[in-house]
This record gives sequence, structure tokens and C-alpha cells, in this order.
Amino acid sequence: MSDGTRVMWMRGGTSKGGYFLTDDLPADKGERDAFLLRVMGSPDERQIDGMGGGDPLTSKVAVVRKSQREGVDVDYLFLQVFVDQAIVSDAQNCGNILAGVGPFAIERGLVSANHGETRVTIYMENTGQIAVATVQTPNGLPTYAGTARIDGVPGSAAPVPLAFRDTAGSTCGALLPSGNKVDIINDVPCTLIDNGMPCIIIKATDLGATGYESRDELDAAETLKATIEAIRLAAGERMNLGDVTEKSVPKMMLVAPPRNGGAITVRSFIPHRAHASVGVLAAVTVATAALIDGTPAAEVASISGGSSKTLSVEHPTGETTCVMEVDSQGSVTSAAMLRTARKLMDGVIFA
Ligand code: NQM
Repeated sequence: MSDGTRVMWMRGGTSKGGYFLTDDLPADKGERDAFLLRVMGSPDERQIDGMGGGDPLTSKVAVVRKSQREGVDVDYLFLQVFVDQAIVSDAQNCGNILAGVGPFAIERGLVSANHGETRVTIYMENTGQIAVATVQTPNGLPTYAGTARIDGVPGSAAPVPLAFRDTAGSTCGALLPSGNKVDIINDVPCTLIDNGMPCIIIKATDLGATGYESRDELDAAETLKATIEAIRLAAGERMNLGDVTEKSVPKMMLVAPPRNGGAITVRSFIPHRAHASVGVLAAVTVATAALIDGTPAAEVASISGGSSKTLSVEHPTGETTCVMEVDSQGSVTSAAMLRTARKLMDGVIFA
């Protein structure tokens, strides 16, 4: 029997997964993916023979190493381990798992911490962009206890604010990869957009939904899901993503007017299961669409003026606040969001 492989299991935002050092994983991609499938127990709906929780939001992996890049502390590769298919995908980023990367990097000695708080600059390998996480390090080590609350996670924890810059076209090459604010796909007006996460944004009512459904209601809506998947497959090429049949992007975002004083309501499919809340970069991308006149998102959104805009994105389990900076042309230049993270276990895994 092997001695196992070092891993830390963490909650990052509203997701959960295994955090590995790059050097602790097989260098060969095929071997690495086979190993991670065994770690999570995929493919199997219940992931009974592994650590995954039978949900894409708990079947995630962060691979982290010290960065050789100027001004960057660590490189972070996100891997989505599919639950019921033998697929490990690096085709998307994950802003929730990102919330654990700063604390993990400090815990593993990749970054030396200050007494107080420590800014960790992270190169996100999936999209080639930078995020800055601020980690609470009162005694030169991360603390996970605190008073920050995020919807979708019970209780409170230490804040981990995340700041993003230049995320436009992260995967699709342009903010609006088709060159249009609105495309009609299968007779439905859609915005194809990528400000950190490739998303297709549709008014919920255009698909016969309200946009206020629960996660369970959406997961059970087979006809709606088939309509959404047909649009997704048709849009892949227009988003420069090629055949997206086996990809976890684009994400499908159904929008509606806010009901609780926020800016917009969203129900998302990631892409086949409904999200329990909303992804971080997906929320940033929806908020960006809401700031572009003439899009389905702008039609339902309620947004105040000013160059710094605080957009509360309402989702099935509460809301997520995005702070967006816009320039004089109204284009989004940066985004920030509050997350929290928690170290759950540190040890070795046998796979
Ligand atoms: O959009 C789930 C999550 C995500 C992605 C998914 C995310 C993001 O909530 O940045 O965080 O869309 O598969 O963890």
C-alpha cells in the first residue's frame, strides 16, 4: 500500500475540494487525472468510493505551486472532476475554490505571512489572469475564524476579499466573443459573455421560467434543461470554445428582476446541474452584462449610478455582492468580492 499523497481539504467560498501542491501530484496529465478521479470517487453519482460529495460544487481540485512570475506569489490551476463522467477538466476557472488558495499557500510555506493580514497574488493558470486575495494572518499564520458571512455557507468566518483585474475574455478571447451584445439562438435572445467565466445570459421568462425557482425545482425541470443544453451546444463555437459537449463551460445563467433590494436575480446551470448559489466569476460576468445597455441582463437589472458600483446578485440561497469599477465609457475595469474559506483537514489521501 502506498504512503498516500499529501492534500488539504478546504471549503473555498461556497465550494469544497482538495488542495494539492503541484509537486505532490503525478507530472503526467493522464496519470494525474486518473489519480484525481480515484480521489473523488468518479464516475459515480454518489462518489461513494471517494471524497467527492456527489455534487459538482464539492468535486473540485486546486493545484498550487510557488510562482516564477514577476510580482506573483503562486500559480493556481483549477480542475473540475466531473461527478458521473470520467472527466477532469481545466477548461474553467473557479473563484470559490480560489478563496482557499491564499491560506493554503501560506500553510504550505509558499508565501510568508505578515502579522495582521497578507496579500497573496495568484496567477490563475486556467485563464492566465491575476487575482489578489487578502488573508487574515494575526500571528503570522492564517486564521479561519471571523465574523464575515457569505450566503450559502452557515455561520461566519475570517474574510478573504478577492480582487480581479483584466478578466474580460478570460477563456473566449473577448468580453463579447460573438461581437454582439445579443445573439438569437434557437429563437431565444442570449448574451454570450466572458468576464472571468464564459456565460450565456438569458431572461428566465424567455424560457418559460420565473428566475426564482429553487435548485431542486430547476434540477427536476427536464424540458427546461434540454432547451438550455441545446442553446449551450449551439453557442459553443460562437464563443470560441469549440464543441462544448464534454466541457463545463459555458455556464447558463437565467436572469430576472431583483426581489430583495439587489441588482439582479440569477439561477445558474453549471452547466447541467443548477448551482446552489452562484459562482464568483460567473457573478462578476452577470454583473458585467447587467452594465451593458441592451442586454437581457440590463433589461431586468436595477443599478445605481457612479463609477464604483456595488451589485448585489440574488441567487437561490441569498446574495453575492460584486463591487465593480467602471471607466468613463461604462466598461468594467475591475471587480472585487468577499469570500471566506476554512481548512477542514490536512493529511494524506490513498487513491
Ligand atoms: O464562477 C461553480 C463555484 C463555481 C464556479 C461552477 C465559480 C466561479 O461556485 O468563479 O466559483 O460554475 O462550476 O464554485
